[in-house]
Amino acid sequence: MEKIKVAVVGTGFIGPAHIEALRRNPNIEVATLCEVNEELAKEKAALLGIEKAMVFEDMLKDEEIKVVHICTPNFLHYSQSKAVLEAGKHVVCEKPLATKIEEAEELVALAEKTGLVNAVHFNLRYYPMVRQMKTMRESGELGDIYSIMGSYLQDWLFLQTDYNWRLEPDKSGDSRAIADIGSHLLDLTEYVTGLKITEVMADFSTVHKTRLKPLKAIETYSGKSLAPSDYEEVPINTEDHATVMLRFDNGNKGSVTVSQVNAGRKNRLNIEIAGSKANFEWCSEKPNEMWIGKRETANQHLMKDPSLFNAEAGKLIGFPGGHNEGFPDTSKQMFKEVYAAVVEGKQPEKPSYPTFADGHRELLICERIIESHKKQAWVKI
Ligand code: SOE
Repeated sequence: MEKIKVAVVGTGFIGPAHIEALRRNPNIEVATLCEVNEELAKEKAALLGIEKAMVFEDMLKDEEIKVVHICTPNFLHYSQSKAVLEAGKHVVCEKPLATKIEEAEELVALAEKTGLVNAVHFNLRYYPMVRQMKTMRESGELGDIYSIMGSYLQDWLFLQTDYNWRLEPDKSGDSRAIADIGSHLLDLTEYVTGLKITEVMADFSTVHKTRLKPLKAIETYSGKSLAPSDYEEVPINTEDHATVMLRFDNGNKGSVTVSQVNAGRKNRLNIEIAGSKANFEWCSEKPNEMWIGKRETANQHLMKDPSLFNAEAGKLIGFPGGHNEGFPDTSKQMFKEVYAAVVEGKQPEKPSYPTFADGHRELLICERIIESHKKQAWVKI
């Protein structure tokens, strides 16, 4: 079988996750690794068992590379996605798609013009239970949606000494917690419910007004501690915590809370969707199960089991019931869908995977949330 040759750009936390997930799809070869310089690219490629290593600009000239995965810090997503599309290659970009709305708009238009496959790694959509919730809502099992409550809590930035490029607006953009993990929650909210957010009222807090920046690099989630002489104290002006009230296009309301300083919550997205027929609750730290609340009968506890799932959701199940699937499996399942389009050579009319248009949508919501916080007022999307 001729394999599709892929390049991955960036090897922080998520780049290796993309590489592992790509390698679990039989028709894909991760042929090239790109990093900020050739030396680092070669070092990382050797560690990850990838044959070719080079800087981004050199990879673009390689005709054999058909798809590029952009796993670099947020501020590079726009320029690199644009260059990849202009080089005639398909692109999978990490969220957020860009740090400015106009950049995202330009990428959506360019992707549309080229017809190339374009996707944003909203991988949390690919937990089988998330698609099961979506298909159950589509078949009417939830009824009319009364309210939505969501949270996305982490603690990897809990300490004043926890530091990462995401804390630096020139690399991450003007928002951090909302742009970084709120993006997943907001995308998943609209994806599962089918509703559109029409207005937001946001309030941010920066718990650590200064942080101790290490004078040498450490990776996301590494949790490594350094000696006091290894730090410099820097001001922080992006949010550790955000509370956002939401209004939806069905006239009902909701709220989300996003925090990266909640001790003990490692990477916990929780959503509860109250409907006229039932209430759905799902938590990413227990992704193979879902709670279904009822008024007139006993509540239900659905476990991931292909025999109990709708056909569309069942496609995302790779192992029998009871054999838990988790975070790494989401990217494998997403790439299976994306690469079916790559095989066809073009973006489908109605992609089942999250596209640049979804990335733009999420960025628009994020920008309005930032605007609302600054104005301390409701802002329309
Ligand atoms: C850090 O908050 C992070 O790695 C995010 O950037 C990812 O999108 C999320 O899936 C896990 O946490």
